[in-house]
Amino acid sequence: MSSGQFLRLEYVTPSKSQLDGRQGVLGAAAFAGGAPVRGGDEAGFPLARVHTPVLGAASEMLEVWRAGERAQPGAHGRVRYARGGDLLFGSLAVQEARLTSPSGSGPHAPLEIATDLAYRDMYAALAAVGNPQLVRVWNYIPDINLDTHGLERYRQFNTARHEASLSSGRAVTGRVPAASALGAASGSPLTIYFLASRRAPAFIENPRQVSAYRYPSQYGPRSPAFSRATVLGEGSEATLFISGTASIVGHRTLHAGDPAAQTRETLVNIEALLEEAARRSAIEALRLETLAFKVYVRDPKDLPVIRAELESAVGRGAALLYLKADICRRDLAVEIEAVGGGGWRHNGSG
Ligand code: 3EB
Repeated sequence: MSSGQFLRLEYVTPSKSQLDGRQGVLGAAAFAGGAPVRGGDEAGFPLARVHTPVLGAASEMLEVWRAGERAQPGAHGRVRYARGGDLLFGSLAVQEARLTSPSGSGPHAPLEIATDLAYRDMYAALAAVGNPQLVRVWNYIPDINLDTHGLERYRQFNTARHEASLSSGRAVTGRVPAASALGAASGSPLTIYFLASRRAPAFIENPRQVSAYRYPSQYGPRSPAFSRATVLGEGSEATLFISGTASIVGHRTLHAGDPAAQTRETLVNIEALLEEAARRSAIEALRLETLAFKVYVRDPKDLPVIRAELESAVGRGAALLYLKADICRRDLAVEIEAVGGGGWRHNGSG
């Protein structure tokens, strides 16, 4: 991104974002529990409405992505998107209740059908507009830990993501985007938003962990197709996207039942990714306290211990957004994603 283009992330309350205007907004995600979030269609940019409660003072928070260039909105299939320079932000939602199972081969469970439709639409949109490189995907899956049709819904999602990616000519190992996959309120739509680029990112794995796309089949019939992190751009302009990261070493969950220890192990994993990203891509070594973090907490009663561990490790510079969400393994109490580098400027310098 030598064109002077930038990408910036901020976590703001809806009122704060109105004050700041819509200048350069590429897209946003609104996080709120309970009733559906108001507005959005009039926003003039793609807005993902994610049905996860905010843990903290505000009942609703926005994750806002801005680009240094005027964003051009568009739509393709179910996808609403905006493009700015090399970058694209897109969002889509699929309501499972409206879907009927087709007969014959292909996906059967409603979530598999929804995931198949969503991923095919996403890839078709990227191909149509010429920003084909998927860099970062956020997936919010209602009732993620529920068993239906003989399989946990997160595993259904993985199966359909894998199959839709293959049939769209996309990788399912190696050159796969950074991602998060979390629960959302029962009955809410499958909600996905993503960042893509004309340029390929660097794909980063964590030396402490088995690549998710190589997980053994005990975690489901199809492995999750995501990289541990991606890096877009170079040097001080580069952005690091750290996938949802948990207390997993090798492929096993550690510290089940101990949310404080899970938080510490997760931070060790994130620090390993910071090192590995600096070693394997054109990004400088980043410090934990310069990142922006989104923290998913399964049980709000664990928030005080998780927050204490995190805030003692990351200091005052970091941005932190806490959400209540189920995590894709039942023995995980916490999962943390992060953004660093040019995409997130701490201490108000962005
Ligand atoms: C893990 O490390 C935790 O399925 O897209 C983290 C990030 C996790 C992304 C995904 C799942 C996903 O396996 C779960």
